[in-house]
Amino acid sequence: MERTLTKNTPEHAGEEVLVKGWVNVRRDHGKLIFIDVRDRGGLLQVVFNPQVSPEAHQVATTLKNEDVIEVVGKINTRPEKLINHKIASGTVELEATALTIVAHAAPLPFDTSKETLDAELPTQLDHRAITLRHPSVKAVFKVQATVIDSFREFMKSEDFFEFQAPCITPATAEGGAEVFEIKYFDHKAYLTQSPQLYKQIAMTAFERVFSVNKIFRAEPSVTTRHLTEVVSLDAEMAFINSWTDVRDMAENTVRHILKTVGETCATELAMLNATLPTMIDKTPTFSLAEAQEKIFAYSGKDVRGEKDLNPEDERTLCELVKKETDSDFVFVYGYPTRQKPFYVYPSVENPEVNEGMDLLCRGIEWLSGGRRINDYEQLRKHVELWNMSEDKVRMFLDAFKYGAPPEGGFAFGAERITMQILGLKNVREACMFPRDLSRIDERFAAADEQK
Ligand code: AMO
Repeated sequence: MERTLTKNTPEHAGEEVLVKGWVNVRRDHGKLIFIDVRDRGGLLQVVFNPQVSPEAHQVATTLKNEDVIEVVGKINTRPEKLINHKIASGTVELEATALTIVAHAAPLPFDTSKETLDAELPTQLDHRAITLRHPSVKAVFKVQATVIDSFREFMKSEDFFEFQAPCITPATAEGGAEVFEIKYFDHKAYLTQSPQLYKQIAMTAFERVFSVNKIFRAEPSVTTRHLTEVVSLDAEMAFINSWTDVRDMAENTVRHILKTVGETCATELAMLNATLPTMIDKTPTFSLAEAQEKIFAYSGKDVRGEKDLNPEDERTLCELVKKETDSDFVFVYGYPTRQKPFYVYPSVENPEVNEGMDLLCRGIEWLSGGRRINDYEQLRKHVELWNMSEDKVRMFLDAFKYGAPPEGGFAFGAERITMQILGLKNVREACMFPRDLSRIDERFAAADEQK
């Protein structure tokens, strides 16, 4: 008999089917044994009645959560009052006539059968192989896969070309100390902080490029928004008239992602009690100086003249913009030129500030980008001013030496955006296998204790 996925069982009411999956939970009611079987399509209730099949019932008395099983039985329609609206197979149940245990599961370290996982995040991550199976955890990654898919979809619809950037690089693009140095044979190299320089090179060949790439940041502190390994969604576009063209493209990209997640992940959003952020027609845009004035007027906290917004300022700005306009999003541009990477375009009117921008949402930065310097001599000057070695960025400089149009781009982390769409408290929840200061799969502290 061919296998039927649990989500398709309502189409087989009255028929005999074969279902394969894991025991999500077992419930005994008198002589009846109920289990929820879980497969890639969802969950299905199975009932073992000793009067229908004493053999199947006998095997069912030994079932434990996470055992892998194959069940044959008849699909019965449930009475109206017993319909479970939360699952795709909620209108039916399977009355088992045969049961085989395909693989036994060892006793679980904690109960995984409840609707929400009953374990602290570090414990959940210590046991990722098990917690990843939980419907609420799988839902997070379904949303993330949709974010990445819809990013690709939108980029292609706007004629962007997908390219693969290297992860091993001779120089750091973003500056700062947050870089992993690696031993590369007899040379020093780095894990890439960003495909920045490569997307700019590729832009000079293809005009519009995007990549879905791993980036690495040696973040020295443990925060709820930083990982050391991130999936970066990057875009770069040629022939812009102004940095606002980049802003508009970024805004439309995010708008498409939100729309697609809303349309295709309704079950997951409901399961996680998530409400999509509101993006109004024109996302409010402020220069850093204007944003600081607004924060001062709203909260009395005087951050005017600071070189950047700190996390508290970001939260205040988002809060006041939400109150004023109902937008959950706000763009901030015009940062001090020397505070940002060497490639960011200084404003012509006032070169002390640049045409770099950030998109904030619900108190956190989602995305960065802006216009880039496309003049070769100006870029060389910046390389020198930023104390970088021209030799290490020769290939990048060549792209501009041999003709490059006005251009810009943006990037955002798939984990950060997933976290924010779903209102998760910690970015680690939005990463299947997070890496940070204290963990590569195992917690360093726990591993050190065992030494
Ligand atoms: P930036 O360094 O701001 O810009 O990074 C862009 C976006 O990547 C995500 N991100 C992170 N997410 C989780 N943990 C981290 N440690 C982390 N670091 C970055 C955030 C952030 O907004 N080259 C520029 C982009 C550009 O100008 O095109 C850059 O890398 O979502």
